[in-house]
Amino acid sequence: MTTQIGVLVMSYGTPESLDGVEAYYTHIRRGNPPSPEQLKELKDRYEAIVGGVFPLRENTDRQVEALQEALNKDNRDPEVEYVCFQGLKHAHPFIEDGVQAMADQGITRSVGVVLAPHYSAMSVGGYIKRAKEKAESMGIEMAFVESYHLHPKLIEVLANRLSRRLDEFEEAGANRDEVRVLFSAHSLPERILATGDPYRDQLLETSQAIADKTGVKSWQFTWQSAGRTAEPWLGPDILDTLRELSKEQVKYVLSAPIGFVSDHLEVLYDLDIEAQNIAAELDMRLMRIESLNSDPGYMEVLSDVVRSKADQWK
Ligand code: FEC
Repeated sequence: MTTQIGVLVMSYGTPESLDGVEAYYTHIRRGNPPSPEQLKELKDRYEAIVGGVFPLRENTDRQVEALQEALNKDNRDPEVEYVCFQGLKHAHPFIEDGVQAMADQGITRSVGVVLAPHYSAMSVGGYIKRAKEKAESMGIEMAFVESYHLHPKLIEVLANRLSRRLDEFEEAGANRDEVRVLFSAHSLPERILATGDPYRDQLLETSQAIADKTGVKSWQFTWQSAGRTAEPWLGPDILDTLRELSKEQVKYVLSAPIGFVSDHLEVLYDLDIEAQNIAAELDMRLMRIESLNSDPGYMEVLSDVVRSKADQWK
C-alpha cells in the first residue's frame, strides 16, 4: 500500500490581473494600501515586462507540476506517493490554502519547500512560520527545507548557465576575463545583519561555489530590487554597481541573479529593463543568465531535498 506524503511548494505569488495589483501590493505592505502614485508605478512596471503579464504565476504552476513528476519518477520510493500543493506568500492560493487543501485530501505528513534557495528569517522563515501555524491547527506533521544554496546540482545548473553566456561574450569578441560577473539577490533591510541572519553569507557561498566551478575570477556580489521604504536596505544596489564599474572602464557585464529561480518582475523589469537602460547609457554590454524556471536539474535539486526530509517517515 502506498502512503501519500504532501509537499507544500511555496513561492512569492503574483496577481492574476492588473485589477488584482492593489490587493497584492496591500498584502505585501501588511495590510497598508499603497498610495495612488505607488500603485500606478507598480502597475506600470508590470505592464512594461514581456507581454504585460504575470509570468511568475505560470512559472510557479509549471514548477509545482514538474516537481511532482520528478518526485514520483522511476518509482524510486514505491511505498510513497508525493502529492504537491501550491502555497503563495502574497496571492491565491495562499500558504494557508495549500495546507488546507492537504488536510482536505486526508494528508497527515508533509514537507514544505520554498522556491528560493537562500534562508533569511524575513523571507523563507516567514513562509515556514505561516505553514507551520496552519499545519499545527490542522493536525498535519510538517518538516521544512530551510535552504539548498550549496546543493551540487544547483551549483552545476547555475554554472552551466553562466558558462553559456561567457561563451556568447567570447563569440561577440570579448575576452572571457574582461567580463565582470555580478551575482545578485533581492535586498533586505540592513537590520537583518544584527540578528546573525545567514542570508548574505549563503548568497556569498553560492557565488563563490559557482565562480570556483566556472573558473571565473572577475566577480562581485551586489543587491537588487530593494523595497521602497524609509529604512536602510542592504547595498550596493546593482544600478550603483554598474555606474561604479563604468568608472573602472568595465565594458562587459554578466548578471547572475542567483537569489531568484523564475522569470518575474524583479528579473524581467529590474534587470532586463532598468539595469539594461543604465548599461546602455554607460555604453556597457550587459547580459543575464537564463532563469532556472522548471529546468530538470533544478527539479532534481528540489526532489532531492524534499526526499531527504521525507526519509524520516519511511
Ligand atoms: O513577479 C511578481 O509579480 C513578483 C516579483 C517579486 C518577487 C519577490 C521576491 C522577494 N521579495 C523579497 C522581499 C521583499 C520585501 C519587500 C518586498 C516588496 C515587494 C514589492 C513587490 C515585490 N516585492 Fe519582494 N518580490 C517581488 C515583488 N519584497 C512588487 C512591493 C513594491 C516594491 O517595494 O517594489 C518590502 C515589503 C515591505 O514594504 O515591508 C522585504 C524577497 C524575495 C526573494 C525571496 C522570495 O522569493 O521569497 C526576500 C519574486
